Amino acid sequence: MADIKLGFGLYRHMLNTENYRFARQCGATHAVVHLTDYFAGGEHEGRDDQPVGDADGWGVAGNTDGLWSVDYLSRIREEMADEGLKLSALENFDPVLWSDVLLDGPRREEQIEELKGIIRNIGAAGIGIMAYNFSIAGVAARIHGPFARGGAVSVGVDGEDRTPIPRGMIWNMRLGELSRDEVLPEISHRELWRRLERFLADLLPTAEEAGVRLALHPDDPPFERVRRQPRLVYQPYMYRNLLEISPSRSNAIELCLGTLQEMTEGDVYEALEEYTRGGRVAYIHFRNVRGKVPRYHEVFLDEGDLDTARVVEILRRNHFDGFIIPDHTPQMSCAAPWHAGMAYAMGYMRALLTTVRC
Ligand SMILES: [Mn+2]
Repeated sequence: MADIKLGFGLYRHMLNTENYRFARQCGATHAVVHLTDYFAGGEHEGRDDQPVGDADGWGVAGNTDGLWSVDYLSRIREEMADEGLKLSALENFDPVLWSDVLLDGPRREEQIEELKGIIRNIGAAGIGIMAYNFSIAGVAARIHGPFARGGAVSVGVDGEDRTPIPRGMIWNMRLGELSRDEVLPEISHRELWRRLERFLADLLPTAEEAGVRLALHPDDPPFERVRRQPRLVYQPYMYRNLLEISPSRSNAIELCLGTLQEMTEGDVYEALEEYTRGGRVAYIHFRNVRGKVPRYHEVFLDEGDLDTARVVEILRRNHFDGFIIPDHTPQMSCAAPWHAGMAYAMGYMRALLTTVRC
């Protein structure tokens, strides 16, 4: 029966049999993999929690050797399949792969050709979704703290970040040395949309041919600008602009409930109705949050502002048959803070899927 599936996301340094079994034990049947090592060379290297970073960003970009090849992707897919998981999506390009696509720089055409090759590899490896976040500032401006129940450490936002971005940084990661005196020029929202349109015009034909859906994550955190750079989807209705670019099935949404809940306008339930009814949602980040831009905290699934049972009801009513994954969760006080937080979220989601009908 076509129904909502439960998935699980793993970061690059977590790709091993033990974690595949952990995901399966939590009830996941589908898996999402992040191939970009957000933490490399930074304060969070080797840690499992969410990167926050400082004005210099998360970590060093560019460790991509062999990762996006058909061989490597097929191997991961097979290793996961052996543990009962279907590798269904990859999440986020390494910034070195598309820095000049985001910045409209001199290597843009060359990077577009490399991206086309990557999309073909993803399709050839039998993975149906490439999720991306078209952003210059990336996931910046977040803070860490004991924001969830019982003082569980999670991430949040406390006001706008207007620090200019030094040249050498893109998508909150470092491409190399950061410039001491040169910053990225401020551009308009219109210009950023134009860059996205060009990116999709170049890649959608390849994606369609390869059977891959390109799925756009909304801007996290959803400010109008972060570090002086424009955001694309920082209100729920702005996803319409994406869908209007092309009616292709390969032009899809990676819908992040937490990010939509953090937005200041509209209503996350109406947005869910609209976008799942059209069949344009590839998969869903399932998390909860308290507060909205410019101040909010990520919290446990059962203590935030979002009514998660109502969410499942809407998904069922609209026959959403993709998968939902826990996105981030608060860290729990124990020997395995990340795994405990994830197990809690997965159990909660599994119970929602079992009990909520429409
Ligand atoms: Mn998300």
